Amino acid sequence: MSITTEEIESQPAVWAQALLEQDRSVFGLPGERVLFLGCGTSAFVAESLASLRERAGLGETDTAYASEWKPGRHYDRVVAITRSGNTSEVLAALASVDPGTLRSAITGVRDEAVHDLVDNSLVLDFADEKSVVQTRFPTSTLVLARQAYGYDVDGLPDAAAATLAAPFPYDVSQFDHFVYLGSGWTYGLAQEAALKVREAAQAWSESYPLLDYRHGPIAVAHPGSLVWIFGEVQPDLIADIAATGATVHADDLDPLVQLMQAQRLAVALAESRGLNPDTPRHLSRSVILS
Ligand code: F1P
Repeated sequence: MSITTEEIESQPAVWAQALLEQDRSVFGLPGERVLFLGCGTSAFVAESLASLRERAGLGETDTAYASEWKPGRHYDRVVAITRSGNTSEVLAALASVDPGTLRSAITGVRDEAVHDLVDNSLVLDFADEKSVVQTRFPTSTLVLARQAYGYDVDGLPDAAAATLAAPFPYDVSQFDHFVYLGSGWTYGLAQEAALKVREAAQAWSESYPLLDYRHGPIAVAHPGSLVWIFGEVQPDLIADIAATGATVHADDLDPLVQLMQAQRLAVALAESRGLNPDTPRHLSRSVILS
């Protein structure tokens, strides 16, 4: 079994452990203006967190790729999400935050450069990973954030375990194109799902905001496409996608369990193509620029 699979399958236990964390301040105190930053997977987690927090009415919340962000707007708190704690663009962004702004980190490690640049941090070291491809660290961050923002996630570890106990519902080798659609906080999940497929399986994958899919991207849908929808979807959109010959997948699982299914798909697809998901092409645990 690959390390990536072991880490995917550890999620029910790791999520349960995440929910025991007591200090939630890194997710922003009520009323604060907050910015979440990250790169790659962590940028998509940042997007989802920002959407969840604003929708919970806890305060204005922005999100940015660390590599694109420039100081200019006022924030009470800037939060960096970085599993490795040493991604160059994240460190550079934190170093340019206006003095007087609280700086926080959500990370998987204790002794890394990010700790020198922040006022407080949440260390989810039990969710850290050996695999380059991130799976349980981002989902654990999201489980905990949802609880911190007042959403009911108590049943999630059991829901994940029940889904893992069932075989994956598709023979993924029948498809050559994977599309993930989401809305609100699940758009970040859709982007992360599509990234997993590219990273682990070197396959053609895309992600879009749910209703934007009809605005152009649907042109490449075909019988080899699997279009996977996070969260709720209107029947007319399903019908429009199905008319292309694509397979449309929608279900009632929690969106984080759906992301776990995308992780399983990425591994199954990699293995069906003779690839090892533990050794993704051209990738390393973090990007450290000289
Ligand atoms: C972010 C990241 C990963 C990606 C790759 C390079 O790392 O972009 O999402 O899979 O390994 O680094 P981090 O800042 O969260 O450690």
